[in-house]
Amino acid sequence: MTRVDTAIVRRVSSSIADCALSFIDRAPIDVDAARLEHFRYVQALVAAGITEVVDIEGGGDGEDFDEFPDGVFVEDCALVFDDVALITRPGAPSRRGETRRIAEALSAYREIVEMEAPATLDGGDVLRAGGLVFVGVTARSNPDGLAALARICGGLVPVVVNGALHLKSCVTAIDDETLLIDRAKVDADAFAGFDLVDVDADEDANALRVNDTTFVQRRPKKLPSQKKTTTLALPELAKAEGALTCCSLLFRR
Ligand code: CIR
Repeated sequence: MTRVDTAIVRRVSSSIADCALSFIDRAPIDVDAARLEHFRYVQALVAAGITEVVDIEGGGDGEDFDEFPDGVFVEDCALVFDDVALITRPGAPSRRGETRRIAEALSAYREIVEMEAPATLDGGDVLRAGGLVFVGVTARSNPDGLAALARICGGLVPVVVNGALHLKSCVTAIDDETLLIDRAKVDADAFAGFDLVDVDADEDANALRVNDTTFVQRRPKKLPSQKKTTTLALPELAKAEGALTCCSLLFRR
């Protein structure tokens, strides 16, 4: 896995309670608690080797700080490759405006390519593992979005997702060989060649790899003991249907 040293993040909006929700019921979100969680998340990234953190809201006085309830979930807005950054067109119309500031921030590091209508794609649907790019076919990511991504990355493996927001809600890598997977929601045959570790129905398959650290919100019971993980829980952001991978764009500058 490529080592990463840079993170783009966006602090939690005051309007997060108005977030988009697809598969969970709305519950009250404590904005201060969510911001503290996010602060700890950023600290954890730094502990894992991130040396430059770009918070696109700066001191929290940005012009559209309150405008985007889901802004903290920056992963959905871009895919950063070695030479270009693809700015997505998020599947939820309420989220499309989030990409402008992300593109501005990424333009300091990469050539920018913008996805165009009618394509839609959320970064949460894109799993890069074992030299392959797997992309969820979900309510958020349509065939035009997959085609636009394929033009950039040269080829991809489409994976149908059932009953989850994104592909990475149901499958992520914990190391180069091993994937956590919720087989009830994705077809495991798409991931032949990997060691698959099943999560139980009440467990989370979203792990975040940052250099030598693999973060999980809660360690899956079936994960073999020799697989090392670091716990990093995001209970408030989970009420906005967010998970670990969603809250950063990680790359090597
Ligand atoms: C949404 O529905 O778009 C947000 N409430 C949650 C996005 C989570 N993003 C991700 O998993 N990549």
